[in-house]
Amino acid sequence: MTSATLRAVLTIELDGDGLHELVRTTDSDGLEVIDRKGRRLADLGAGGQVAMAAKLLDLPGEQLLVAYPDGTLHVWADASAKESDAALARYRHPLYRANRRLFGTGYNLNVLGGL
Ligand SMILES: [Ca+2]
Repeated sequence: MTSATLRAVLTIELDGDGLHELVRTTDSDGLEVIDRKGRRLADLGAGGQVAMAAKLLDLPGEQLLVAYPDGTLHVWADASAKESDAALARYRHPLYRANRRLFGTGYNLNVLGGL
């Protein structure tokens, strides 16, 4: 029998190419973004908790709002993001738009990532 570490994983579409990236915790309490093949795309530092993962700002792609233990909030975005037709269609989807209006409930982190 082997043991495995349970990690929090969320989906996010940071670069707008229509394929989701993954945000997960690391063994050392870090937060990182990986692509669908497991390649690390970004190190978001230690101790962060994702508060929102969706299209938050008028920038290409989706963004992450991360809260850190010292009380700081960071919005992470891909500066080179470009929105594909698939990404634009996703943002126009009625369920996506409805869930963006419900940010305060917290449950929609996974719902938005699944569209
Ligand atoms: Ca992507």
